[in-house]
Amino acid sequence: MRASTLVRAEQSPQTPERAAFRADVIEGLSASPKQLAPKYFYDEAGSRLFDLICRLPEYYPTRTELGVLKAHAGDIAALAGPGASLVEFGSGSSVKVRLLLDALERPAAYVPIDISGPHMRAAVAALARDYPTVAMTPVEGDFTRPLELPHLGEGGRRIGFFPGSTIGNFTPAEAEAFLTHARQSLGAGAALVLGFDLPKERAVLEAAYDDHQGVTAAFNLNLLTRINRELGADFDLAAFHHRALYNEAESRIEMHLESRAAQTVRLDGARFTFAPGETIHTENSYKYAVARLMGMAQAAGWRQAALWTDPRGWFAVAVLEAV
Ligand code: AVJ
Repeated sequence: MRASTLVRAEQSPQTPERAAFRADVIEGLSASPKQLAPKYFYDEAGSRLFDLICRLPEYYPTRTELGVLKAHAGDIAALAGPGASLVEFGSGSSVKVRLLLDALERPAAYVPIDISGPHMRAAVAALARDYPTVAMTPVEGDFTRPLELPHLGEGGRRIGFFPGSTIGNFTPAEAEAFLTHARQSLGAGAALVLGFDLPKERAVLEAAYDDHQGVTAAFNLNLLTRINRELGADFDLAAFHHRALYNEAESRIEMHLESRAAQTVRLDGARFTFAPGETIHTENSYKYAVARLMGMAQAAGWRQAALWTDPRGWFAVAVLEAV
């Protein structure tokens, strides 16, 4: 048996998700500049690394947003009213939603949507023990594509929850399309609690995405580990370097994996060559000023019901209502 056959035999079975991952990786590595979609960061190791990022001293978004949510959970509950259903886009470890579930009056249902199925199901199992009266209907799926929500019953209001500045992973056009789809799928009378990171000093931003302990570097490089394991590629991890830079003209942090040397990477029959210093662009994290984000929300059929920031003005939480 040849070595390549052995590697192939060790790969897990073909699924539609795996086939889509393979096609996206081949397309992204064939493009110029090379790119990969950030949704693929979140395999089990990536989800764990992301939870570590959220606790880093440099990574201010998570704790800043939690502070805003804590300060205004009562206001959100008043806007939501009794018996509301919560639909969270990209629920991850479902930490932040606890603040809302604690504050809401008799919440009826929680629908977490996440691409990382096992990680989400473990989080929901713990949540179900703590909130036995809330119906939990997890949806394993990619919310960057239009997606059908489970039936939520009548009565309470539907509240979308999209925290963490995950909206910053979209391009502005994609973000507006997402906001339109979210309004359509949540339906008439719905609201959306949206957390987004605000533009700020370069040094603060770049430190948040290039921490001292190297956790963000490990998170970025884990994408190559995943491609090696799931798709049988032969990326040499030591030959790539984590980069994070603030592109001020585009108002976004960019993460890249930079090739340290000229090299060729094999995936199936394909070969991808890298020049020294050439990068794979793995993530954008847009930092939207309030007026810009509200312009996009308005174009997507939402109006602002509330908006709060932390005292430093680093992070914002908006409550939008469907027009
Ligand atoms: C989960 C997309 C909000 O952009 O800040 C953290 C992901 N990437 N550190 C972000 C991330 C590197 C995070 N989001």
